[in-house]
Amino acid sequence: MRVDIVSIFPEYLAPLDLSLIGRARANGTLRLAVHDLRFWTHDVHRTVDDTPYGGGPGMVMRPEPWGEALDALAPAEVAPPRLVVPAPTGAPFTQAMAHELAAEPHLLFACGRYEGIDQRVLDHAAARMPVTEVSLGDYVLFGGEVAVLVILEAVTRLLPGVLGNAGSLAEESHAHGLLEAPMYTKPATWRGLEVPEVLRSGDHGRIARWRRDEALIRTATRRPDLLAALDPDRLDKRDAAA
Ligand code: 6GU
Repeated sequence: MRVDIVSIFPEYLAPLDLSLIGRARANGTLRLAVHDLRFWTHDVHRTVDDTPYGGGPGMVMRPEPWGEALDALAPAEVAPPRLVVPAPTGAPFTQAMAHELAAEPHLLFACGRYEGIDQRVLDHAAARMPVTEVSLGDYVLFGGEVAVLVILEAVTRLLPGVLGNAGSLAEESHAHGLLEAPMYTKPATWRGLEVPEVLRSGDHGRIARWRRDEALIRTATRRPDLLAALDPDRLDKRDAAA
């Protein structure tokens, strides 16, 4: 997968050199480039923002540098990328959206700062490429950079070959619309606390049933919204008892 990120703070994205994302870059699974928006400014102050039309506090990112950046990174002659714009006004980012983005050959992230990017940039881009505004949740960040780190981490781990054990994707929280059951490792007793007996029983049927029940209980208490959204066909008869 190819990924381009445009930001006025490219240093914010330095963690993308580390750990599993860094390895995916090193082995070619992820072809990632970070670009400084100010490269596409032409005045001595390398201005990227201005006051909002209609008044109000804060500043808005001017359209000209963004227009040039998108022209350069999504030229008309080649297949367009999907433009992803992190913003608190976007659609909620979910595991399902992570899967959708992981299937794209080319993602282009536009990191806004201040009160956001002039709307015409997104309207103009939308005529040439799919544009997705994404929000991490109902709170406000300074800008899109940290959101891109989150989104790319969720997406990269879904790319083939990035996770050592593909089974961990099938089992994890949100994979079945439920939160995952609690996990334990050795020792069997620690500070007087025991690992649940069922997990040491070797009875795979009982273990699967226990994990399913714990996942349902956790989801019901912590995320009733997820349980309510679950397709009833994905509940079995024995779930009702839990
Ligand atoms: Cl994706 N960006 C910004 N700037 N703020 C946010 C957000 C994104 N998600 C929640 N708040």
